[in-house]
This record gives sequence, C-alpha cells and structure tokens, in this order.
Amino acid sequence: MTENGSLGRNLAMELVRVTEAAAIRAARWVGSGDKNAADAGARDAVRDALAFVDMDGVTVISEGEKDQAPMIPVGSHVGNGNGPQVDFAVDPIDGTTLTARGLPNAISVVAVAERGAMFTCAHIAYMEKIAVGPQAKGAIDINAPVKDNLTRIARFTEKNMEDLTVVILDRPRHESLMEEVRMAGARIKLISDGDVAGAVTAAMEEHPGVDVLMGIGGTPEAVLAACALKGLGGDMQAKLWPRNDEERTAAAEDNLDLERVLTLDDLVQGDDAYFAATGITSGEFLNGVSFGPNSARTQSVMIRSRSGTLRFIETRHNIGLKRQLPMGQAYLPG
Ligand code: VTB
Repeated sequence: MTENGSLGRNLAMELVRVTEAAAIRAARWVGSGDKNAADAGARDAVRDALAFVDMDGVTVISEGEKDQAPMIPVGSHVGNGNGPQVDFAVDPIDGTTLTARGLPNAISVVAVAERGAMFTCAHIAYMEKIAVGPQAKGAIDINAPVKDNLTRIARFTEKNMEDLTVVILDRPRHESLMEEVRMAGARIKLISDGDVAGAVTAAMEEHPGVDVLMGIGGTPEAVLAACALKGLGGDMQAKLWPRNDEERTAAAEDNLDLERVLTLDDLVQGDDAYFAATGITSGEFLNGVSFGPNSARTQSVMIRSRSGTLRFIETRHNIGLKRQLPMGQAYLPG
C-alpha cells in the first residue's frame, strides 16, 4: 500500500542503491583516462541494480547519445515489474571526463516520476537552462536579459548583486553569457562538466555559495535536475537549443516549438518525483567513493518531491559480504 496513492516512500531508498552501485563501479576507473570504460561499468551497474527495484519503469531519459557513450537504451523497461508504473531517467556518470581525469564533482544520478510525467525530446541534445533555489522562485524568465534575471534573483534572495554567484559550464558558447554576468556585476563559478550537480547545488540551501545555474547543457541533464528541483522547491526554465539545421529540421518534423519556454512543471509534471545521486569523485555537492581493504564508502543524496525531503546518506559497503548476495553483484567491478 502506498502513502496517499503516491509512488511509495521506499522507492527513493531503492534508487539510492542503484546510484551507489554505479558510483562504486565508476570509481574503479577514476583517473584511468578511459571515459568509455567508466561509463560502460556504471551503466552495467545501473542495469544490474535496477533488476531488484520494485517498479515497472520505462527509460525515457538516458544520457549518452550526444557523446555516443555506452547507455541504457531509451524505451527499455527497467525494474522488476512489481511496482508503480514510472518514467525513469538516468545518467550513470554525469562527468565522465571528470571521472576519467580524477577531477571533482562526478556523480551518478537517476530520477523517477509518474508514467508520462517527464519531458522527452529524442532529437535535440541541448537545452538552454536557468535554475535557482526556493528563495528565487518566480524571479526567473529565460527570455529576459541576463542582467534583469540577476537583478530579480538578487532582490528575491536579499543579496547584493556582487554577492551572487552564477554557475556556468566552461564552453566557448558561453563567452557572451559570461560577459553579460560580469557586466551585471555578479560572480561566476565555471564548471568543466556536470551541470546536474551545478543546477542542484544552486537550488540547495546547504550550498549558499551558488545562486543560479545559467547556460546551455544537455537535455537529459535538464530533466534530471528538474526532478531534484521539484523536491527542493526551486525553480527552473529551459528552452530547446538545436545545434544545427539537422536538429532544426527534426524539431520541425516533430512539431516542436523551439521558442517554447519549458517550466519546471513542463520538464517534470506532477509532484511525485524522486531524485538520487551518489558522488564518484569528491566535490562541493557530494563526497566521492573511497575504498577500504574490503569496503567502499559512498555519500548520496535522495530527494522526494511529494514530501520535500532531502536525505544525505553515508554508506559503508562490505564488499566481501556483498559478493555473496544476489544484488551485491551489482556493486562489484565487472
Ligand atoms: C553538460 C554536462 C555534462 O555535457 O550537460 C554537458 O552536465 C553539455 O555538453 O557532464 P557539452 O559537453 O557538449 O558542452 C556534459 O559535459 C557531458 O555529457
């Protein structure tokens, strides 16, 4: 029996097991220089661990296509089939380059929402995004100039403009955005990858040092972040950002309106979304995986939007004992 007809509280805990398994597998590849091996290991761990989760899921969001990385196929059924019908979103590693290079802030991340709740767009790999925390809810307008957004965010959060920090992916496409932020007088934190963690930390009161994520990043990452922001009470807007004429044509064929502003509720409908992430390498968001003689330690975050609960979970995994358990196999290096 589920609580008030919701997807069920236990599901959130089950999902943490999935990201823990993926993070432990991926952690074996930290610094290896081999992005694809890390991604393949994490993907296999997600797949193995999901087989034990009580849900009847369909994968609707799966990161990997734009980078031609190993991935869980979109459309694949996940879970053991004995549970609620859900949409499933996954990025076994957000930050494969970070993992391969041993740099901070790589995470493993999954999200679940009611069936049909997640925004899907198979053809367009990127979105323009703006994401903030609860205090700045209602302050953002993705079509407004950067300065206007920052002025309103400053007012809503009762901060001075020069104290605001904007998280931006370090890409040439963001040169003019960075210039506009500087002209407005706010500060910038550049990240080399991992804009799911960027958006989520911008919305967490545990991270008052970052106020807003702006810029163009992956479409799957936008929906994953939206599932967390729902539970955090934050706000987000996004717009599809085609890279080339091919994507523009695909959008036209699908009748996608490229001018449409996707709100948080468009990105993930309803109030029953779950988000789980585990750190692979240590960063501001989460601690990474560390190994003992026969153990691994992980730190995860779990967010459930129905209750607005955010849990940090520190876990010590006994690798020796896990080897003997059916689900434990998911945690072991493949
Ligand atoms: C971001 C980031 C990812 O892709 O979405 C980014 O969160 C956007 O694409 O970690 P580009 O790298 O092509 O700019 C990643 O860096 C990798 O998927």
